[in-house]
Formats: sequence, structure tokens, C-alpha cells
Amino acid sequence: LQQHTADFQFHDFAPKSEDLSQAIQSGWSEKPKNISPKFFYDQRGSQLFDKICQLDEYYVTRTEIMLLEKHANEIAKNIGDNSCLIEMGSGSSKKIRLILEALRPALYMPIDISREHLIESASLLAKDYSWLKINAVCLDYSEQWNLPDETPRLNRAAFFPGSSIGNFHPLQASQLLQQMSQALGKGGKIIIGVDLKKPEKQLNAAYNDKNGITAEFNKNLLHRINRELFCDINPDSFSHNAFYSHSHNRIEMHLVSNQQQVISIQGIDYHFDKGESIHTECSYKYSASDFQQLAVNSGLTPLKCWIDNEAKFSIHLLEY
Ligand code: AVI
Repeated sequence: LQQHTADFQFHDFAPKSEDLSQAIQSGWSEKPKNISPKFFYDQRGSQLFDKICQLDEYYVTRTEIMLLEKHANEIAKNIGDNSCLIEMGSGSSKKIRLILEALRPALYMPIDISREHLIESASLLAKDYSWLKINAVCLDYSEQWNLPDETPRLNRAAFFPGSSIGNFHPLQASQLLQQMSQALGKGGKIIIGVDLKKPEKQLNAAYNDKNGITAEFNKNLLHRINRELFCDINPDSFSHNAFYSHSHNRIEMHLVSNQQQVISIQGIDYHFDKGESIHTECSYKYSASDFQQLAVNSGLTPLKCWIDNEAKFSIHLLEY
């Protein structure tokens, strides 16, 4: 535990840095080839994702922000006073600002895997909210985790925005909800943003923007492999492919090889047929009742659900 100032503490669980090479070795030996979407988010990938959030076609961020602004007071009322607000994958801690004033938590606990990003964003927040007590925690929430032992037993609430839950397969999503519940303890609440099912045309447009930013985001994975594992993949030998799969209720993103080729990574050869793809991301879409069912199956009680007028996005309040 490091003490930065009286009101800013930092707890480092030292998550092991993500092993890209290991992930390729296992994922690219499967059929179809695949890799976890968490490898998108190196520095360049995070910048590209920020750009995606501002695209006309990508309604997700805009709609969630609008919902948070509109319902901040009601969300705060449902959580109550003297709370410990835990943010899952806090990143640049921008959305939390929308509920901080309304909630005035006794403690804010941002959780993120990226140490630098976490310290930087938490410091900025500490400057802007002088009354706020912060305990930043560096850990990988996609692995087994728990809150630091010294976390006070206040009125605990976890904030998990952005429909990041959609990037987990439903079974893993349920496991993550259960893990969060364990960390919060009985009576703990979860405020979670979930993207809604909607006409396929809107979904396909959101993941195939006309400026090609999502394509660049997808292809950054190949650039990242080149940068970090000293490879010479030609990113132009792959194309971005994103589509809605009705049978799985998810957007799938793939990188499709435009040609037959062999890619050598750390002494291992990976063969690609022309048209063969690497499955890089799933983004599951839920109706409000689908998600409530998932929550119930995970041992949680749905308390409230806020949806915008166009039924694009939902924010759920759940209780353990
Ligand atoms: C972070 N996650 C919720 C985004 C999504 O919509 O699944 C990632 C993304 N992929 C392509 N565009 C955005």
C-alpha cells in the first residue's frame, strides 16, 4: 500500500502483464483462430477506442452519458449515503464524474489493470474533487480478484459502465457478476451499462464506421504484435470484418486474411488460408429482460433499469 496523500492511497496487486505471445500461441492454434479483445487496449488502441466513442455511428458512449446525466440523482438516492463507490476498469475516470457530485461517496475506489493510467486519472480526479477520498487499486478484474482487506464496510456499490460486460461470453459475464458480488458482500449494489439489442443495420453501422476508425482499432492488434513481438505482419494483408450474428446475439469482429500466408511469431509458423479469420472480439447485446435474467441467474436482484427514449442503451441497478 502506498500513501500518496491523506486522501489518495494506491494499492497494487501487481497484475502480471498480459502475455500477448502466450495468447497468440493458444488462440491461433484453435479453429477458428481467436484472441481476447483485452489485447486491443495498448496505448494506441486506447486512443483509437476514445475516437470510436466520439463517432456518429457509435451511439453507446453518448447514450450512456446522457442516461447518467439524466438519472444521476435517482441513482445516488438508490445507493444511499456513506458509500464506497468502486469503478471497474476505470480508465480515464470520465463517466464517474457524472455521478460523483450527486452521490458524494465516502470513498471512491477505481480499479484498473493499467498502473500509469490509474494513477494519472485518479490524481486528476483528486485535484478536481478536493472532498473526495480515493483508494486506487491496480488489478486485472478478468482474473480472480478481491478488494484490499482494509476496504471499509461502507455502503458498497460497483460502477461498470460502457457495456464492457458485453465483451464477455454470457457464462464469463455471469462469473464476473458473481465475483463482483463476492467482493461487494451482501447488500452491495452494481450499476452496470448494457448495450441493447436493436435493428441489425444500426449495430452493423456502429462497428463499421465510415471513417474506418473501428477497422483501424481492430488492425491495431496486428501493429501491436509487430511492435511488441518484433514481427513483420503486413496489416494490409488483413481486412476488418464486423457483423451482427443473430444466433449468438452478438457483434463479432474478425481480421480476415486477404491472401494465403504464413506468419512467423517467435519461431512458430501460423498458416492462413485466403479468407481465414482471427476472431478478435464479441460484443453481446441484451434486451433489458435478457440481462435481468442473467443477473438473477448470477444471484443478483434487479432493482431498476433506465433506458433512453430510442431504446439504444440500458443502465441496470442490481443488488446482491
Ligand atoms: C469496450 N467495448 C464495450 C466496445 C464494444 O462496443 O464492444 C469495444 C468496441 N469494439 C469495437 N467498437 C467498440
